Amino acid sequence: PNSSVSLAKDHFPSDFVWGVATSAFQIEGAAKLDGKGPSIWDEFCQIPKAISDGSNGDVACDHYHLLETDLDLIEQLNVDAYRFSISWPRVRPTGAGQWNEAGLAFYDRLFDGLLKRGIKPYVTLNHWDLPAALQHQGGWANRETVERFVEYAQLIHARFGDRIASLVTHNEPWVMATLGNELGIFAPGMKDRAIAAQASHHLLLSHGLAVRALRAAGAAYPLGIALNLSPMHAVTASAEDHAKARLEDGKLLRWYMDPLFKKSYPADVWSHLGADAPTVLQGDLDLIAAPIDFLGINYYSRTIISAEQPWDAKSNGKPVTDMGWEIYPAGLTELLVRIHQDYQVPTMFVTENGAAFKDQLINNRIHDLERTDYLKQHLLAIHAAMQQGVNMGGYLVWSLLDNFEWACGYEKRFGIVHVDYQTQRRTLKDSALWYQDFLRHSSKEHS
Ligand code: PNW
Repeated sequence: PNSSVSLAKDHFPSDFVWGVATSAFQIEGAAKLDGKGPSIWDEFCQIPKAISDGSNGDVACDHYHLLETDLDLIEQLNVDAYRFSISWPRVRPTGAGQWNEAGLAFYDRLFDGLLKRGIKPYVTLNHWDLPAALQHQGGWANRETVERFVEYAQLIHARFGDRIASLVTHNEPWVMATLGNELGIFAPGMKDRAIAAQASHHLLLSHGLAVRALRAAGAAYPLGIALNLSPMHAVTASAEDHAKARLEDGKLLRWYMDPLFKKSYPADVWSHLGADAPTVLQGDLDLIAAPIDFLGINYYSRTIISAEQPWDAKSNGKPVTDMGWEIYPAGLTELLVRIHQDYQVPTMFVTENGAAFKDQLINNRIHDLERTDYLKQHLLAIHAAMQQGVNMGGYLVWSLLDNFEWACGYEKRFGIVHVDYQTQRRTLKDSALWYQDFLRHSSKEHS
């Protein structure tokens, strides 16, 4: 751990945005309340063994009922922005037809509560919780879902556009397509590479069409998308390991970045897919590449690739988090510099970065030095990229709260605030106290 390296807020530009992030399904609970429809994650949680602790999102952090408490918590942290997602099935229970006023009213309170406290609302439209009814019609592999998503984006703009500070269309399309539809370890639990490839294309297309629709509706706030990215490092210098790493980079990064910024799918991945490559209609690639204002990057770790072993083969002996993910801040610098060089990207934001550790609550304190170090190291990595000319707009910690960590249930804790799920009591971990203190010293006050 290298907590002694000098790091201060005023090493970053004064308009750099500092925040914390969550997503609806992971914190809200109230899964069946006030007219909310089921999402694919509500259904996935009912499959035996799908979630390692057998849990679900019915209560989660009960954020739906503890909104005011959580807003006060966010305010205490001295952040500029709060990144959250809107639950599509809460505001439109079947993804089509009727809108749900009670669900919309919850987000009214959230937007207004943030603005009252001087915190910028950073919205994500789709953080994986697709209305289950749309999945029953084929989900993201069905081109009609694209139209439904655009309608949803338009409604959110009409209702909240005067209060949105920034908007992400999709969070991590790779995760939805690959983990959800090809590997089946996330909702909707499908194991079909062709369906996954088609879903990825429709996610990209719906992003581009939503961006176009929001601009047409007069959206004055920045629009972007958030990708989970990870440098792919070959385990040895062998040609085989190298080729595999290049292909995995194609599947994770170039499959999304090329259509978004170069109007094409990478040829190597396309031919690797063979008959499973998606149907792409004339004009789709132009639509996907609608200009955006920022690129969001969710960064957790690098990936070490071996031609022989499965790609999640662990980095033996290297420091890892409770997810088994290697702590590798240099990978963030590498990624940001590489994207800056390879693509004409607008400003980038780190829309998620954080770590799960086994925390211990002792006398109401959690001395999560490892998490604090993780955050500091990654901020230094961002700073290093900026010194190489990369334009960065902000940094959002994943996550505000311990929460439902998808297939891991409540067993993995990413929060800088501890949640006691028995009592729903929140306790600021030392990492939150550090962030709060770090953000207290504004560069404006110092100059
Ligand atoms: C992201 N992977 O998920 C999500 O945006 C968050 O909702 C989540 O809680 C967080 O990271 C921590 O997991 C990912 O296996 C999940 O490559 C898995 C992967 C990547 C991102």
